[in-house]
Order: sequence, then C-alpha cells, then structure tokens
Amino acid sequence: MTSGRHVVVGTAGHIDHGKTSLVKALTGIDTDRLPEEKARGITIDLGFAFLEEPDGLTIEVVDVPGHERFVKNMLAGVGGIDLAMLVVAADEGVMPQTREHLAICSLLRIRTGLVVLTKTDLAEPDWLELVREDVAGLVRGTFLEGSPVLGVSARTGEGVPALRETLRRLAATVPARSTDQLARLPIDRVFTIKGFGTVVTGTLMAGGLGVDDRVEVFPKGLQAKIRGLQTHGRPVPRALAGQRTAVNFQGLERTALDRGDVVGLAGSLVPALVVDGTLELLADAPRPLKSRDRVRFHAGTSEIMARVLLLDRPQLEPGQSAHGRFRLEAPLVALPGDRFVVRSYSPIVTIGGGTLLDVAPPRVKRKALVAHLRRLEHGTPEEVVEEHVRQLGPSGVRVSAMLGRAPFGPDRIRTLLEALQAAGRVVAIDREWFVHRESHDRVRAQAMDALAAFHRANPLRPGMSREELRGRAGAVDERVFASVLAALDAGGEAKVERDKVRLGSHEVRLDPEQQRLVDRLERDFLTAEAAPPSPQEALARVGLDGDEEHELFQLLVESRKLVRVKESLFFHAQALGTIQDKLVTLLRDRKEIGPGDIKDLLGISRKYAIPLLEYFDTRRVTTRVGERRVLRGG
Ligand SMILES: Nc1nc2c(ncn2[C@@H]2O[C@H](COP(=O)(O)OP(=O)(O)O)[C@@H](O)[C@H]2O)c(=O)[nH]1
Ligand SMILES: [Mg+2]
Repeated sequence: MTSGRHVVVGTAGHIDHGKTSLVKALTGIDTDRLPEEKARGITIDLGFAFLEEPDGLTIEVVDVPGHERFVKNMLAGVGGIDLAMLVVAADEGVMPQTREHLAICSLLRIRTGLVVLTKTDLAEPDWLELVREDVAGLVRGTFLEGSPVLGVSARTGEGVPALRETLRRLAATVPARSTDQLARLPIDRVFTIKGFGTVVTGTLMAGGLGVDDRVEVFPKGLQAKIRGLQTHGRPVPRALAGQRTAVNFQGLERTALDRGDVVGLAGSLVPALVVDGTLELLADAPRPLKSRDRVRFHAGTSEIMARVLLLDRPQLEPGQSAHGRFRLEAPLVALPGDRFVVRSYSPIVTIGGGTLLDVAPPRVKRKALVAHLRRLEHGTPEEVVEEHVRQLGPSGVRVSAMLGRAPFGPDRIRTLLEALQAAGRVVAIDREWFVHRESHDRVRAQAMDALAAFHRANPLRPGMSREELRGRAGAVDERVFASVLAALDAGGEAKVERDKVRLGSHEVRLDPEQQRLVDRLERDFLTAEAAPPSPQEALARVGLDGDEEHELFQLLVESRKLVRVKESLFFHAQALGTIQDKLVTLLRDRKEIGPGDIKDLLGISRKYAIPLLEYFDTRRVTTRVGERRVLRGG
C-alpha cells in the first residue's frame, strides 16, 4: 500500500497544448474538475491524478494550468514535483508559457523530466521534425537537455504506452525524499467534505504525518489533530515524504485556511518576514532588477509580495546572480535550501529565483552578512550549523530552535552539534543547548577583564559578587555564565566561592598598618560579645571614618569573621556561636522564653535582644510563638 515508491510528475507547457488531455489519456482521470473549467475548456487551477503501476510504483500527476494569467496556480503545484513533463503541441511548437514553465522548473531545480510532443495526429512528419529541432534548441543547457522527447496523440492513443514506460524508467532515477526532516506540507487546496469537515491537500515535502498527530497550520498558528489521511484516494495511517496527501483536520474551519499555508508538527516551523538567499535573474528577463524593487515571491505553494534588497550591488543584470534579502509583506514558512521563484510586479512575468539561505537572518552590516551567506551557501552541513550557532552569539541555540532554521532533521542536527562539540567548535550548556566556542571565549575574556579591574579597584576585597560579574560579562544567560565560570574554575584562572568570584591569582595583601587596624576592629567585636558597637563606632575607635562599606570592615564581613544580624548590626561569628549555645541550653531547660529572658541571659538591652531573636528565627534555631520563642523542632 504505502510501501511502494511515489513519484510526483508535473505537467508544464502552454495553454491548449494538450496537457489535461494527456493526463487523461495516461491515467483515465479528468483533472479539470471546476464547473468553470468544464465550461471554458481550460485549466484554471491545479488538477490531480495518479497511476498505479503493478510493481508498487505510484506515479502521481499534478496537472497545471497553461494560461499566463494562472502561472501563479502553476507555481503552487510545481513546487512539490519530482519530474517535469513539458508538453508541446506538435502543431504549434514552442510558445511563451512553454518557455516560462521550463524556466520555472529550472529555477525550482527540478532535475528530471521529459518532453512530450502532443497532438501528433495533427502534424505532418516534416513539420514534426521542425518542432523537434525547435524543442532541442529550447532545452539546450537546461535540465531537460538530453531527456527523452516523445510524440503522443491523446486522440488516437498513439505513443501513450511508450510514454508510460518512459515515466516508469525516469521515476526509478528520482532520489527518495528525506524522512529525517521535519514534516512539511504546503497546502495547495482547501475544501470541506460532508461528514468529515475540513480537508487540505498538498505534496508532503519531507518527513511523515500520522493520524492523531498534533499539527499546526503555519503561519496562522492554528493547532489541530489529524483525523484522517489519504494518499491517492485511499485512507492511510501514515503519509510519507513525496506523497500527494489529503489531510482531514479535527476542529479547523475551512475558511481559516488558505493555499500557501504549511502544515507541520506543532511548534516546529518559524514564520519569517525577512529572508536571505541567492538570487539569479533569468538571462531573458525583460530588464535589470533594482534594489528595493517590489516583486512576487513564490515558495512552496505561497505567493507573497516582497521588496528585494541587493546586498552587494545597486542592480542585477539579466543572467547575473547575487545575494538578496527579501522583506516580505506577509509571513513565509519555509526552510533554508528551499528554492523560490520571483516574478516582477508588473508585467507579471517570471524573472528569476534562488535558494533560501537564512529564514531568521541576523541584523549585521552588509559585508558581514554577505560573508555569513557565503558560509551558509557553500559550507558543509557541519559548517552551516556552526555558522548559525556562531551568529547567535552568547545566547546560543537549542536543538529545537535550530530545526526551524536549518534544513536538517532533529537527529541530524544533534549529530552535527555533537561533532562540533567534539571538535571544540561549540560548547554544550546542556544536552539541548549549544554556544559557539568564540562566544564562550568572549564571555570568558570579559569575565577575566572584569575580575582584574575589580581587584585593581578593590585590592582589599577578596572577590567580586557573582551577579555583578555576570552583568560585566555581557549579562549572559545564567546557565551560560555558570558554564563559563565552571570552565574558569576548572582551569584555575578564577575561583568561585559561593556568590563571590576572584581571579585565581588574587590574594588580599594588607600592609602592617592595615593589618593592625583590622586586628583591632576584630578584637573589639570579639570582646563586645553580645553588645557590639556599630560599624561607625568601631571604625572611629581605631581612628577611621566610614560605615560598614569601609573596605577594612568589609574584609571582616567577607571572611565571615563578622556576621550581619540586622541592617548595620554585626556580631563576631565566635560571639554569635556562644550566644546560640547559651540560648539553646536555656530553651532546653525552660522550653519557652520571652524577650526579657534573653536580656537577662546575656545582660543586653532590647536593642540587641530583639534582632538576635529574629536572627535565630531566620536561622531556624528558634520558632516564634506569639511573643515567645521555642526551640525549632524541639
Ligand atoms: N487532435 C488532437 N487534439 C487534442 C489532442 N490533445 C488535446 N487536444 C485538444 O486540444 C485542446 C486543448 O487540450 P487540453 O488538454 O485542454 O490542453 P491544456 O490546456 O494544455 O490542458 C482540446 O480541445 C483537446 O481536445 C491530441 O492529441 N490530438
Ligand atoms: Mg489543461
């Protein structure tokens, strides 16, 4: 059933050259289904048919309109095809949309195809020979050069079996699509079926979709569950890359969806309003393309108005290529590597196309941008992933965020990131989160500079506050900063102790006079026991001016010899230990005490007693019960 191969064949060619008749002769299916199509005898929108071969090969056919006014619809259909069938009426030969459709197929990098000369019943052999020469000239230098050219009459059936055989042969040469990539289905039709609800169709570009999958319709952000899936007219539990697929949603209104939207797994794709890519102007484009020109941008099944910015020149001549940025007037949902087609605003003709390189491009100067795009264009997959991580700087990137901006599936991205990590090019913050080595090093260097500057300005302070240091090192994310500090600590360049960081080489060195003052300050607090002086008083006693911010005072605080009990109330750590022991002994004896008891116990005033009691509450030594204290857990 779904085990066989699937190849999507698209028709191409001028109106009335017999494309729809050929599809019908081949598959038995009339793809002109709209009443208006029947009435006018022309194809307006895309038509779909399929052919099941006995060996499990399914040839799915997308029939496109040839009329120049409907090239937009043609573009929506041709994006998903593997194989182009360029149809030229033998009695008329090459016409404008023969050329335009061939150009579009070339721009979309369709690699395989054939030419069918239809209506052979209407052409004399001599004439047919001339048309063959005409066609040979047309395809020279394109992907169709050297491809089969078959004569067919849909009317008499002549040549149909040979065409079918050739399609089978070509189908075998089409490479299989990636199933590792994220599922993507650009919608080409939306309709309702009585009793089922909303159905969309499209060619599944990559990955797979299964019944009951939770999906999202991008860029609208509408989430829904897949109720049913069909491939060529039959229900299937799962659809795979390359298949024409109909998706029946649970809980989505038909009117909410449009051609051009993309179905993907919830949260997996990223809509873009600015994209960068290569841009080539067709050699037969009617005029040069100027920077800031307004164009029609076609990718997947969407058409979006856009302004093109040429990055390295004011205008692009026919036949030239360059890098371009597109400012889109509506969000695009696509991935790097996708091809796109550009048509001029007026007259509406195909003028060029290119490959998307970045769908979340950085805001950098033009020169840096061109260098960035070159790396994305010519790099190996590993280099492409590295370039994105580099570009994202110290905030780095998560595997999940990488999925929407690189043309690789989750497993591949993880493997590439792990290879980069092994090569020392990126640093893993955790299993999902990576920062480029250069950014990591930059934060590291900033932190080292900030530490050195801090020590220079505060030679007596043992270390810098971790939070302040993080601010000086670019205010990077806490976990990235932790990783940088861990690296510095491991290398011995810095030492991290609780919330303080210092250079590995830093030592507080006091001159003899400073040492004497510090010793005296400390002694004062030690002997004052439970009734210590205020910082100002203590400093004044040794002849210094200042409060607790004084660096000599801070030295005692940071080395934990003095402990802050409340605002500007400091106790010597040793004294505080003794007080705690006395308090605990008293509480064991009395079970509960009031503020008066501690005053008596220590011979101190309320000024010290209340803060001490509160301090021991917060240290979880005691618990407050009304105005009284009990031992915690006692
Ligand atoms: N004599 C002859 N007429 C054909 C043949 N194929 C198509 N036609 C006619 O050419 C016209 C256009 O055909 P159609 O398939 O709609 O062309 P499309 O616009 O390329 O899809 C119709 O009137 C067809 O009946 C053919 O092989 N022989
Ligand atoms: Mg047609």
